[in-house]
Amino acid sequence: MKKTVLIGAGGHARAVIDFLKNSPEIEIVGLVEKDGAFPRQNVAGFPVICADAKLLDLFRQGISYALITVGSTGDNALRESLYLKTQKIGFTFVNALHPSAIISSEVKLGSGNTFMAGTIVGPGTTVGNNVLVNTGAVIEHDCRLEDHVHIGPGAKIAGGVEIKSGSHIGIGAVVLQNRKIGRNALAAAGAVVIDDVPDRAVVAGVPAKIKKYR
Ligand code: JB2
Repeated sequence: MKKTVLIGAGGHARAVIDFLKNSPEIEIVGLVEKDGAFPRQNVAGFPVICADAKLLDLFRQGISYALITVGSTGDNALRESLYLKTQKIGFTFVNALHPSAIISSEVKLGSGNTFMAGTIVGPGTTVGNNVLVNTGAVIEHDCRLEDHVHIGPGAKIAGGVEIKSGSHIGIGAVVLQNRKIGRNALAAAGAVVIDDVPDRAVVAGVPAKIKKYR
């Protein structure tokens, strides 16, 4: 069993524990909170064991696997910084795949990725590291999802779409085939993306228009 700490102890962590607790290869040893927010109560029956400042101690104690379980909506900066900090200490990241996720055998998957219930990923798609594909999202064939991307619940990503590092596709959004979404961009909930989206752009609406840059 891979002794694994979950980094982040909120609502998303609870949703991940709901299926990860039954994994035949991943053992959840506990959760890690932000500095200053520890001690606090258990999450779904699992203990919050320490704050970020003690991650190195945990690693030295032989707990060498981790998963980022901060969800965040809209801004993936925290998910990215926690991943990089944990990686620097030396942790290896597990992939958390809900048993109902349908992931083609022709998908290239990095590490530290989470695929929630009912997600579907088609052949030829490449997924980087620390990517979160939330409940019921569909990623079609030949897509490319870079590190730290978050695809919101029920979002639909058509074939050949490229999504650069750190971007977020909101709940129920749609991205048409072969479009390119830049780095740290945001497609708001329900947006229908018919044009390429530049780096750091926030787009919303049907069809989606650029509202601002961040
Ligand atoms: O620097 C940090 C840090 N900052 C916040 N280090 C660590 N280890 N943890 C951190 N946190 C913790 O993340 C907070 O103290 C809190 O325990 C947790 C965030 O919980 P919250 O329930 O507010 O959000 P979430 O990220 O778990 O879930 C959001 O995103 C999901 C995708 C919610 O919007 C959910 O509804 C959504 N499904």
